[in-house]
Amino acid sequence: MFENLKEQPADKILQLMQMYKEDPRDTKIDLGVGVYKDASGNTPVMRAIKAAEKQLWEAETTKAYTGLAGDPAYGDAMIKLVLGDAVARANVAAAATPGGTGAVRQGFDLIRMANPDAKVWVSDPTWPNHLSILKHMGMTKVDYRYFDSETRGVDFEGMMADLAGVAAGDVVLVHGCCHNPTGANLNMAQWGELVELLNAKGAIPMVDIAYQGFGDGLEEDAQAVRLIASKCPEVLIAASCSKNFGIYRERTGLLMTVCNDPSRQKLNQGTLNYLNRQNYSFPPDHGARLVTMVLTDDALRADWMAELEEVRLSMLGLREQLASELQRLSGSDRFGFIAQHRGMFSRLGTTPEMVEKLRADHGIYMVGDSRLNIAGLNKTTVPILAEAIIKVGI
Ligand code: PLP
Ligand code: TYF
Repeated sequence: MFENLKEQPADKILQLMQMYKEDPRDTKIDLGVGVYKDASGNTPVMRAIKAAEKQLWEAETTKAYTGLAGDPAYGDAMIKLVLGDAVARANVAAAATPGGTGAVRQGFDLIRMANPDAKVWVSDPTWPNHLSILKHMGMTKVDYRYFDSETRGVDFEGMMADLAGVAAGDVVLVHGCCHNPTGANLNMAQWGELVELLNAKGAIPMVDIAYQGFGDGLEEDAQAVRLIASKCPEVLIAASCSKNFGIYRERTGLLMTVCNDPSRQKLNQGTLNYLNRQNYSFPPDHGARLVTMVLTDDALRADWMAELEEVRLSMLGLREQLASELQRLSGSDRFGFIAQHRGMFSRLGTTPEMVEKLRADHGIYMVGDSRLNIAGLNKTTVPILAEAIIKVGI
């Protein structure tokens, strides 16, 4: 049997991580994988998470199974965090998943169950795992234009023109905020237009939100998903706690369905439970429990929000520093987009050859599509990167 297995394509982002590790240069700079790093290059455990872990260690009396959808308190807390008051709780079904990736995977599984013919429309480009999971599941994906390689903003006209081709029942996958890999995002007026188009066509939005709090703020970053949830009859939402709670390896995510007909909630919830059972039975609990504790305790929540805001502002500061450094060195505004982008990433919009040159000549590691992780920089390395960008001729 095993002889039938074939070599599968590697994850390019994880491959890059390995290359970086093996590079002996002590001047190397890692702008690859999407993990937050502070000024000294550490990915800290957030203060509130550490405090919650201590409390949990003292108070936890059992590690018996939770439920198929995870602890209901986690679902409630996360629904509130992501959706606020945009929809009634009775219209939402939710299940904890192993990370946001698990939520994406379970969401696709639900789509396939409900409508095996559904096409899933994805932004070009999107997070590579969206594509590989869809392919693995044998689902049909269609690209829609997203990135304007001239302005490095959203090609909104192209996007709407492509999405005019969606059929009723198709699913349109969008990034709720902080688009990965480009950093370019729709404004609220554009989200409004998109919602109208999807509703007119009878297409179903699926929102992947993995960076709430990394863009314009915790509430601001949820505006699009809340608009979609309040205006569209059926919505899927895959949320991740990996970044905004800094609990990457705990594997903490949530898949939600929102339906404007509350009589469907029970069936949706049952389906989410069923899908968890088929894939892994009970979802991981530790990270979810920490998130619940942080979100439901006033002091922990306030401290978490303060630290998340520090993280967000540090990335914004680095964006501004890099954009102005590049403006100074290039004598032009052509890198202004870096300060406009939001979240961890910006796509420079240069060639793989230039990206390779940055790596080979300067020890600067970014993903081949010219995505850089802003959080991999600090005040000292920003000028080094800016000089290298100009030197290689980007
Ligand atoms: N979706 C997007 C767009 C992401 O960038 C990520 C990665 O951080 C995820 C989902 C899910 O991440 P995780 O499975 O680590 O929660
Ligand atoms: O895009 C990123 O870098 C993050 C982290 O298979 C990540 O989303 C990278 C690769 C992967 C899972 C997560």
